[in-house]
Amino acid sequence: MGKPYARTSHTPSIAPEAVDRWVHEVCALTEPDRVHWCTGSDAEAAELTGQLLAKGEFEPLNEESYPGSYLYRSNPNDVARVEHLTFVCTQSEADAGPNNHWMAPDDGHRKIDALFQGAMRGRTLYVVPYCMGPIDSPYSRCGIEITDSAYVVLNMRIMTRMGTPALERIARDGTFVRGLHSIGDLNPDRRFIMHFPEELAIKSFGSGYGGNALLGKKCHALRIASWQARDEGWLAEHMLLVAIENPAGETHYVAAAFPSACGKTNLAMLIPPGSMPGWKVRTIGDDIAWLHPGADGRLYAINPEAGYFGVAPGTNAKSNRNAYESVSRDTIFTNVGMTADRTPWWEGLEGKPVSDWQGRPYDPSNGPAAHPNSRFTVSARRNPAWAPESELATGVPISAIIFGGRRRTLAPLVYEARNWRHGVLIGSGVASETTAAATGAVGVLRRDPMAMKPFCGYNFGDYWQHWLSIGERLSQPPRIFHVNWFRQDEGGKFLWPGFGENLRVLRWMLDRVTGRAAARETPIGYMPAREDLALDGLELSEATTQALLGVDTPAWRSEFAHLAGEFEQYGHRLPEALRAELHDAVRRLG
Ligand code: OXD
Ligand code: MN
Repeated sequence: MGKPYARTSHTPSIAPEAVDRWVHEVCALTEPDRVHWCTGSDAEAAELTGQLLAKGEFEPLNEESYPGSYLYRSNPNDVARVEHLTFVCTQSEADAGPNNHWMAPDDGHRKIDALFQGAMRGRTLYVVPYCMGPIDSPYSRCGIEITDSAYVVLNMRIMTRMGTPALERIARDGTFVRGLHSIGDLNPDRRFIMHFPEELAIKSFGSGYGGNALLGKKCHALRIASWQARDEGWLAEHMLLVAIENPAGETHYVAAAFPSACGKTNLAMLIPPGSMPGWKVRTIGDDIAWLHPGADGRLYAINPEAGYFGVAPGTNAKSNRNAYESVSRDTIFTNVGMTADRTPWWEGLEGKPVSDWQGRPYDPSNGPAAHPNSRFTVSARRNPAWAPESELATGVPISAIIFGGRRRTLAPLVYEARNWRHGVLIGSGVASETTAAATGAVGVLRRDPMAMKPFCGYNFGDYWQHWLSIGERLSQPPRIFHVNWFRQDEGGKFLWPGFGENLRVLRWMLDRVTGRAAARETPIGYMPAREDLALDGLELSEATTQALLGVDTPAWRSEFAHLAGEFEQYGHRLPEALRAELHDAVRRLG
């Protein structure tokens, strides 16, 4: 029998009865020793940090160079999202679609509740109220994560608006997403991440890492939210959000979808190159955007998150100065190495590690010092380029949507969709080489429509139909583009310099939006000519530019044939309009 919850905790008076009752039920199932309702206060964070330090789970970092920052090492078997253990549990299997692993809700609950049984004995159960999005925005949505991990609480405090104001909003809204999480015994055989979109519920067991455990992020803000968004007429997307101001002081907002670890954080924090004086880039979000058609026929976006859970390796003062400066204090580092003076270290930084991500003395024969999916968790407010618009309850109007992937070949540097419908086809055809953000082989090309393959909480066929319907509601839709910063030559050398230089490509896009830039029509969409891109100072050879801006017709034919094959698995759920759009795209190739 579980301990009676009322004897061991102090339910805040503002907690609605539905929350209180759910906490009771979870206590009866998981049998924690203590219950702690999180307020989000500094004192609470200090107390939890102290506990993690005392247990040796947090390593203190150099208090002078990295004040308020800690190193956490996760279990070496628990270092990335586990897509093969992630389920969408809907009444009908077809609603989850071939793009998700499915389990019937009753089976899902039975299977995972058996794991939760008594799982919090000897532990504290934390009740973590959080709000995804500005606390006063009508577009924001709240949830409560129950977890037995203090590390998760501290991460949620950075990544979301966590604590009393969120609980107050839940009391006002009368609804919330229920997220139940336990690290269990971190045994990969007893690890599941389950979603019950029809119940607005998530249950995650056996992992303490990133998107598996910080339930506000992928589980709520993408998988559950995408389902809610379909019902309510909006979109929950795996997109960064950025404000770009030109030297004349005109600001445009751009959303961009790339698969995990393909540079969303870098693009969101881009530093304009020396060749573009007067341009300014400010970050609204680096991972998730919620998009709503506005009364004026434009598409408005908020970032539901309040912090970054960014990939550490490769981040340095040159590649991403804003991220590098952001993490110089009040940051949680997970699975990075450390130098002799207790500075966090990862590949791409100067200096020398003395210990690796598993806490062993550094030895290059063991592999990199930092795990390739090691991360920093830091408040968005620490970013020197943080955009105050991030707090706008109305969101910001989007001028352009960019899709992209990591592709050695085929996809050119940039091309523009002919219209929204063609843009939906381009998004549904996104493919990318896999990265370390999820367990499994790295560098394998896989189809990742809208960069949402791991995150769409329902059938992709229905999702594409929803995208098409949203477009019909927009009298001033954003223009849609596709980019590929990752083209390589035969020797594996990148053809495009990337990083800050990507602003040259964004400038062309925004000039297209305002009607200032020319484009040539190609079979795959509109593309800039070399002179439209202002490539001065880059020293790109004619052959390189041709490769970057060329259309390899036979290769595109086989790409579309492959896409047609992928589409077939969605059967009658594939929108006719998308099938027709693909047909037209093939026809244009001649
Ligand atoms: C992330 C991911 O952590 O996409 O954002 O894996
Ligand atoms: Mn992501």
